Amino acid sequence: MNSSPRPPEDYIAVEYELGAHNYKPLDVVLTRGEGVWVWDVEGNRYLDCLAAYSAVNQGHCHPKILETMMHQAKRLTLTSRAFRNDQLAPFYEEVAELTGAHKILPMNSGAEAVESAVKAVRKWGYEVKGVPPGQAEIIVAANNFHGRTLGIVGFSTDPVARHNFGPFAPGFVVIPFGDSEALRQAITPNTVAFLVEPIQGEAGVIIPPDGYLREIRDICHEHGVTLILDEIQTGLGRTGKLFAEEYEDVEADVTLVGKALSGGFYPVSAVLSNQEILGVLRPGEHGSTFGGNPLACAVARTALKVLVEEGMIDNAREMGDRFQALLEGIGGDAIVDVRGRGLMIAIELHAEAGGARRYTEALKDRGILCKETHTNTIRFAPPLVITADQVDWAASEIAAVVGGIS
Ligand code: IF1
Repeated sequence: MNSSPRPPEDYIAVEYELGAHNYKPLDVVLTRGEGVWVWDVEGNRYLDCLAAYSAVNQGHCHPKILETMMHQAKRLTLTSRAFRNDQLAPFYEEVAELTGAHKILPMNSGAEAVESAVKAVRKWGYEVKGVPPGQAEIIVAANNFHGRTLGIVGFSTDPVARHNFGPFAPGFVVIPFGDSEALRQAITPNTVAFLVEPIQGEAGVIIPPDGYLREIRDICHEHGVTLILDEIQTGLGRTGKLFAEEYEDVEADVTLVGKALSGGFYPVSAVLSNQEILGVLRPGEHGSTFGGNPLACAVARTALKVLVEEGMIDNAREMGDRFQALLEGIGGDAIVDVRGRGLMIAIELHAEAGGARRYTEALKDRGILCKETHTNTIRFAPPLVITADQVDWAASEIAAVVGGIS
C-alpha cells in the first residue's frame, strides 16, 4: 500500500500541478495519526491542534472505531436505501438515546445535513405552519459558516465564499449574531426557522452573550419559528458538553451533527429532530446514495460509544479550562483575546502582530499543527483525548512562539 515515502516537496509539487487550488495548506505532508499525534513523511511528530476542524474529537485512528470499520467493511458497506440494513435501526436507537432526538435523518456531509434541514423546515412551513407556497423565510446570522454548497453560500456573508458563484436562492434573512432582539425584529409570518451556530467557529470562535441561546429559544417558541442549531462543529463534546446548547439548558427543534459523528473515519452527518418537522418528508422526496449506509452507521455507533464511555466530553471541559487558563497567562503584547468553550479555543492577535499565518508556521516548526482563521485569529481544537501534560506542553510552545515573534 504505502510505497516508500517521497520527499515532501514531491507531494506538494504534484498537488500544485494536478489539484484545484481551493486550499492553502501548511506545507506539512502527513502520513500517520494516532490519538493527538500525527507524523509527516519525514518522521516529524506534531500535536494536532485542529483535529480536522473537530471531526477527529476521538483522536486519530481510534482503535475501537477502526475495529468496527474493518469488521463492517468485510460484511456490508452499502445497499442504498432501496433496501434495509441491520445497522440503521441500532444507529437510530443509540442516537435517540444519547441526544433525545425523536426523528433522525442520516446524511453524509455536514453541508448535506444543513441543506436537508433547510428543505425540511421549508416544507414544514408550507404544510404545517401554513406559509404561502414559495414564501418561506429562514433567518441566519452574519458571519455564519454552514458549509460550501451553493444553497449555503447563498446565505453566507463572506464575500470570498460568494464571489462569482451566483445567482443564489432567495428566502434568507441575515441578522447580527448574538443579538436576540434583532431576531425578534426580523421574524415575519413567513419565517419558518432561525439557523445559527451556538458558537461561530469559522468566524473565529465567536461566543454569544450569556443568555443568547435561551433568548432565541424563547423567541422562536413565541413566534412558531423552528430553531435549528448547527452543532456540526460545536457538538459531540467539543465545547465540554455533548452539545453547546446545554450550557443554557436549551433544546433546539432541529440539531445538526456531523464531523466527529464518525470520529474522522467516514463522512456521516444527521438531522436530529421530531415527527412534526421530519414527518413532512415522504418516500421519494429526499435522500442520498450513501445516507444511512451500514458502514456509516456502524462507524458512528462506535464513535459515539467511545466518546461517552471514555469520558472525552468531561475531559474536553477540564482540559479546555486548563488550556485557556494557560493561554490567558501568556504575556507580551501580541494577544488581544483568548476565548473558547471546552476545547474550542481561539487566540486573537493584534493586527500589527503580522497575521496569524506566520504563527501557525512557527508553531508547525515546534511540533504543533493549528489553523488561522481570517487574518489575526488562531484556533486551537485538539482531539478531546488530550492529556494535561500535552496541554501544558502545547501552551508552553505557544507562549514561546507568541511571546517570541516580535
Ligand atoms: C472546509 C471552515 C470549520 C461547519 C459547520 C457545517 C459545516 C461545517 C459549523 C459543513 C464545516 C469545515 C469545512 C472545512 C473546514 C471546516 C471549517 F473553516 F470551513 F469553516 F470547521 F470552521 N457547519 N466546517 O464548521 O460540514 O460539509 O464540511 O462536512 O475545508 O471547507 P461539511
